[in-house]
Amino acid sequence: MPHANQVDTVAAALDQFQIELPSWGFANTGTRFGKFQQAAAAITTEDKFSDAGQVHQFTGVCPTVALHVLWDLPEGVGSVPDVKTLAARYGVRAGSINPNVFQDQIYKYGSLGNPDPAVRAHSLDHLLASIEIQTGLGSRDLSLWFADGSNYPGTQNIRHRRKWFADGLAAAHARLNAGQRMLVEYKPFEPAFYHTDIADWGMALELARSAGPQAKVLVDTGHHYQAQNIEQIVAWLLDLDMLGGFHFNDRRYADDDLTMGSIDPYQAFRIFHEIRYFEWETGKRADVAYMIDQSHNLKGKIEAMIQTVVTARELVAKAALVDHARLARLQQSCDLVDAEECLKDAFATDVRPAIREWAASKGLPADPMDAFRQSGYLERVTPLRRERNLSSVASYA
Ligand code: RM4
Ligand code: MN
Ligand code: MN
Repeated sequence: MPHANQVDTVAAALDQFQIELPSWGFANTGTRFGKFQQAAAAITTEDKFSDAGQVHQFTGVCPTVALHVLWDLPEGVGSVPDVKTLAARYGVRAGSINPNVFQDQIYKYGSLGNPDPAVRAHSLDHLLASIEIQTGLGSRDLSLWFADGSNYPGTQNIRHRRKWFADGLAAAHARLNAGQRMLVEYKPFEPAFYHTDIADWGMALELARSAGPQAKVLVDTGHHYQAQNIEQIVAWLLDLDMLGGFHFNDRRYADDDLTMGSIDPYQAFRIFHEIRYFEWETGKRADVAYMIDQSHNLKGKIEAMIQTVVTARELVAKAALVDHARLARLQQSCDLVDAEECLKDAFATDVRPAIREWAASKGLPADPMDAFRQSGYLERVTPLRRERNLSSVASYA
């Protein structure tokens, strides 16, 4: 039995916690070597909303779905009414809007960083159309990831491209309404293998700052070099009031998009800890959007997503158990072993009983995975999707 204090702390942390589901995480995805089809994978935007609704129903912390404009809103702004209908039908709202300026042939040499002014203008138009979608759906965040870069030394002017990015982002920022934000995501490599225009958090920070006050940095946990200290980046961005949100996933090698916490749960815990510690110290709420960005190529999509959300709830609960006052004292007096153990104690705590109590108090199932399996949803949708999945050779998602 967890003690009463622990149950209250965990409940308060989970009451505040929400994590956004990626629409593309329910569709068939793959690697550059190919895509293995799953009969139950989502094909249409409606399937994706329906699947996301399941994850929210059983976990209680996923009220929104991130949408990729090209994949989920085929008519652009014209698809907004359809998406609203789906949101109402399946009980999950549209979340962040992700423009797509990387898939079409026109983006072969880049989007906002393309040497051709006509392509840069075309890219900006797509961003502006995405802002219209954002407004139409009442979404707070425009989430920007660019594939721009180059594959060989000497083939592109890095400084010119930086400037074009700064101009394009500022032009898009000028069209944001009050209350809307623009999140700038960075990634060191892939698909570009020599230079990527927004390669790290410093570049994203600089571009966000020059774009305007509603632009913040988005940290995708898979978008770093192996040894990088991600929680330090998080602590800095919090301190600078420039942390906009996260794309959570786990990795062993590169941008693997594996299930959160599957390889290194302590890493994700340390990130949540920095956020909680900041909140405790400043008395401010960290205004960050928690989002999942994963690609379950082999696991069942909905089950993998439930597994992720259950893990996220546990890691948030563990981070909430850190004794901040004690930690601050130990840091100040440089009691290194005790300070480190203070963190590790919280990480080692089994928070599952406290989470079950919280879930019961919300009318949520004690075991979301089991509840989902008992529901018969997969058995119901699989035959309806099998044929369509076999015949669809879709884009990435
Ligand atoms: C990128 C990046 C973006 C995501 C695309 C599909 O690697 O993580 O956030 O939208 O993949
Ligand atoms: Mn991402
Ligand atoms: Mn990625």
